[in-house]
Amino acid sequence: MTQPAVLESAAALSSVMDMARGRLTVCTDTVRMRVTDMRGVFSNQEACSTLETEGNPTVYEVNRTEPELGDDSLCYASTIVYPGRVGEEYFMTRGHTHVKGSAPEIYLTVRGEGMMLLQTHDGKIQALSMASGTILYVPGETAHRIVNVAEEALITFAVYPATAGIDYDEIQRTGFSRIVHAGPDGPDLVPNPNYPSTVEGITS
Ligand code: PAN
Ligand code: ZN
Repeated sequence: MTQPAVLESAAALSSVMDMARGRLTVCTDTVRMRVTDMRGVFSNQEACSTLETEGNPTVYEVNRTEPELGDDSLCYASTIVYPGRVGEEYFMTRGHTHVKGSAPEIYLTVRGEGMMLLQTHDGKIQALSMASGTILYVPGETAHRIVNVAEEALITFAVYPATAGIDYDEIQRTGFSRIVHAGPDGPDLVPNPNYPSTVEGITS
């Protein structure tokens, strides 16, 4: 009997995650985002420029694995958000919706502490805490971003449909209505000064 092509390559079916550093031994795509790659994402442009000249640190890395492509296939990714801040705003991912809007996603926090921001198209926002072992479900039609609020790396593992795709446009246009600041008593959810007031659903 002929096996599906993907079974010919054990490497495509089995990968190992380094639980301390977050990398995957098998991945089909890696992304490394430094401060310069995130211009316009953090609200404090001046602090962003200063960090660029002070070593341009890596904000986060992603290892993605797509074992097979197909309408019903799954793929997975690890994300490592390093500790750090741009001004008072914690290091975080760009945030996106899925090209296939209805596609959901599941995130397991492996290590560290963070917050996930979830925002609907009409601007309703929710912030969920992340700590080692937390499993979060990102519903379809919901923008998602993860924020590292601790002094160590935030490491997550996510599974989503191979057909989901990533759409950065909406979040690039509006941002999230709240940003996560380092406050005197820990992380604080504060209004994003750059968020357009024309988007429905914002409460300030
Ligand atoms: C993740 C994200 C990853 C990086 O794999 O792509 O955490 O975040 P940004 O893509 O927003 O920069 C995922 O949610 N995939 O769908
Ligand atoms: Zn996603």
